[in-house]
Amino acid sequence: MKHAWYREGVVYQIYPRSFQDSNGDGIGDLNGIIKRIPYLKDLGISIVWMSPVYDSPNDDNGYDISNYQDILKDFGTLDEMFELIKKLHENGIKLVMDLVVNHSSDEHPWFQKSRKRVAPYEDFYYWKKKKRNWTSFFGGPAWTYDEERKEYYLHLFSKKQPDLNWNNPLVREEVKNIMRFWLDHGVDGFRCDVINLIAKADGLPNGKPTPILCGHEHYMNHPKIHPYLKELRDEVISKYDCFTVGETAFITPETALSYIDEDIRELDMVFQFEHMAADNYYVKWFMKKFRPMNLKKPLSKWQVGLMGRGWNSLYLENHDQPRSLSRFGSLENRYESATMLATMIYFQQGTPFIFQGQEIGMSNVSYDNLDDYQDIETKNIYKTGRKLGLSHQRMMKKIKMMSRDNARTPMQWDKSAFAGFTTHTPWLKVNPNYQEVNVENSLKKERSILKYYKEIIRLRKNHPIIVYGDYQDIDFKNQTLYAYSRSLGESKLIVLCNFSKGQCSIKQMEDLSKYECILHNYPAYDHMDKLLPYEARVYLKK
Ligand code: ISL
Ligand code: CA
Repeated sequence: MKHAWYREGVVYQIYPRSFQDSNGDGIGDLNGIIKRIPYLKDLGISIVWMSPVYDSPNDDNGYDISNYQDILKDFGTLDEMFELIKKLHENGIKLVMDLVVNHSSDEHPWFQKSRKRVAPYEDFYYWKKKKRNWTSFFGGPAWTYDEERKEYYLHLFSKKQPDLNWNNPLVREEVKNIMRFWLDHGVDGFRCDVINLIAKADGLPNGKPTPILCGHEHYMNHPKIHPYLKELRDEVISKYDCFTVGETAFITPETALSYIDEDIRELDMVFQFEHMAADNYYVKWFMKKFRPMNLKKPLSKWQVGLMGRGWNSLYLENHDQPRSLSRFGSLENRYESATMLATMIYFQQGTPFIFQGQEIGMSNVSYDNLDDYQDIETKNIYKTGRKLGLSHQRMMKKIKMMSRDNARTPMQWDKSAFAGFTTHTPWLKVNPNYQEVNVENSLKKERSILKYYKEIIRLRKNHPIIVYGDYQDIDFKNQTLYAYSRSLGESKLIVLCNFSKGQCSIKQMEDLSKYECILHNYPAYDHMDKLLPYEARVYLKK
């Protein structure tokens, strides 16, 4: 694969509301991020992706934007944003912003004018006299009646997130202007929110009746999307040294390649979600027991499926997903399982994405009380579940395991009150484990998850094989061991990960005497025939 900085770099995702408060109002902000740049630099990451900080009524924590060229007051000012870009760059860190353009906020002036039919905004959104049967990602109908316009409008997410009409060339011009505005101010790329949903079938027909996401066949990866993305690429992205990563749920490697193939490059990479179904039936509220094979199968499929043609993104967490340690690891083996998971994912081919707090082993908060959750998805799904007749207990069980707020609790910096995140009550309660699980502690300890992450990032910088090597499974059928190799020219790397609480034999493996162990998560590794609980090792051919 061609060399590129965004392939070699490591991305750190910041959820600004929960990263660092600088003025004691309990909400993270831009100055807080500036204050923590030394931490990011020390960690060794080279790119920050920041979840939205634009002006917003916060119905969906900033994913409902009312002004794309201004900053939400809670977070700071435009000048502070420019200062953040400058300071990051001075420290050799690039910045990727969230581009949320499938929908805007209903409080955006475009929508306000559209509902009044003010020219030229009449057709900025999808309006219909007759309601469609589509359902929203957050539960409930996706079409809502607007009293003012006396028509229904489409919202695939909350009713305060009306979908923009991409058929309208004026809408596309506005999107390009937004992109240029930020790129001209030095931003280095975009994470494109739900980008594979932006094109909708002509006439917006009713969907085939299904209990979940009714209507999806009319907008998921709809063929009309390709000219839209090409237009953005040709007129904007190609003119800058930047990259895009599309958030694309419900996608296969084949569909992904229709966006990211080296010869197409409508997007530079995508976030796929197949491995996020390792403990559920593709809809996270329908949970099933986690099995290592359920991670291994999709991850391996994506490695093989894109090889030589497209570039992967490597992630286990983001602001929408519960904590990986709670889902796929073990809280009793916190250090071993968190470092094993990091080894498993970040030695594959692709660009690593680390979600804030993952590097210190933050885990699910699982509040008992519904009132402690703030997330709109959590609140809506509770209502939907109860309407369908599920008990309070049953819904709380699902929410404790799957709520997005599990990822959104404040970053745990130290053991002082509110974990050093704020001096005041934070907007979302801190995870009670912060006395033990925090950055300060991780830096003091001789062995910590944080130090292990730093080591992975350092190794990646020194060994091109970790970035560009080809991927191959080893002993694929093994139910507890995830083993694979990477190869680049003459060099070869072997990654061994034990997903079980017990030991796991590696007798059948290659002759490892020709290899040097460059990373391992146990103090000693002289037991050459087996791996201990959640043990991980990385070998490089001498
Ligand atoms: O969060 C999810 C499941 O819990 C997903 O269905 C999620 O809604 C979907 O991946 C889209 O996510 C993105 O767009 C949403 C926003 O709420 C998410 O935070 C964002 O990542 C609407 O903008
Ligand atoms: Ca603040």
